[in-house]
Amino acid sequence: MALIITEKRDSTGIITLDHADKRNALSEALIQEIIAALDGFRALDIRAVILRAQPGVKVWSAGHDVNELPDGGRDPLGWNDPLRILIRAIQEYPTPIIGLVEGSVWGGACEVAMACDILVATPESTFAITPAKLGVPYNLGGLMTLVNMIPLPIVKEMLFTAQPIPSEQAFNLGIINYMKPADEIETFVVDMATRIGKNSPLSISVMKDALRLLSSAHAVTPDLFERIQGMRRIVYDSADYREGIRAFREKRKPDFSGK
Ligand code: YXS
Repeated sequence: MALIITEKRDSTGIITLDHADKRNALSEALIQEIIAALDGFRALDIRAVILRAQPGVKVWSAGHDVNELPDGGRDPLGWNDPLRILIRAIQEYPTPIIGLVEGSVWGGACEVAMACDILVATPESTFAITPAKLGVPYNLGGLMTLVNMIPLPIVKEMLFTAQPIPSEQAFNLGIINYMKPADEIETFVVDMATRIGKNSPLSISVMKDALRLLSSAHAVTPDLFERIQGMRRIVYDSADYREGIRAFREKRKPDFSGK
């Protein structure tokens, strides 16, 4: 069963998340389909990509598929985790990817949206970054994506409260480029993608990659990296992490002990 819909509209490729039964949870299968679609677009002279969910959805994506998170004892967001592979695929993709957001965006799906080059959302959209709800220690690369998009005090508020922020606040903070009503957003985004398609793809591709390299250029010494990884291991080996995953699966609120 296809979990996404792909479409070529002139020089624009459109990927529509289409697994509403699971609120477009970012399972390995859904992520593999997105990456395959991106690879397929490379051969079709696509000049811009739009990543969206079905028009009118209440949930753009519920984030990482919690059922695919480890029970403990292993980094839940390691380099080869499908979510991490998807984020890098978006960031390293040679043409601009525009996130068209309707509905609520949760957890790792916020990072997927914010990894897109341009974000356009409806006024009803919300963004919630929720690792603290599950006891997950977000990974360094993921925190870098967020810090590059969101002012630090807001990143801390979103991570520590795990509460959604409204589209208007995201727009005022510059996290989203435009807020457009549901009946205008598709035309607006397709027009922008078409305009991008008329510019030099080589120039755009090299500037996109240069901006990625510049924005991720931070001196992290091996010692600092290993210290952070050691701290993250304490978290994902903790009883709290196991409680967070178990509570989600049992559809109840977690009771974190701090251990
Ligand atoms: O019970 P069935 O089989 O119908 O499935 C239900 C949910 O279990 C499923 N579902 C998910 N399955 C796996 N992973 C998910 N993230 C996920 N979210 C939902 O979809 C079916 C319908 O869900 P339901 O009944 O709750 O829908 P709803 O419309 O009442 O509520 C929609 C949501 C999104 C508000 C609700 O499903 C929800 O709160 N989902 C979890 C959002 C979340 O906390 N995501 C973070 C995932 S962890 C992650 O992204 C990173 C690892 S991190 O934590 O670091 O950010």
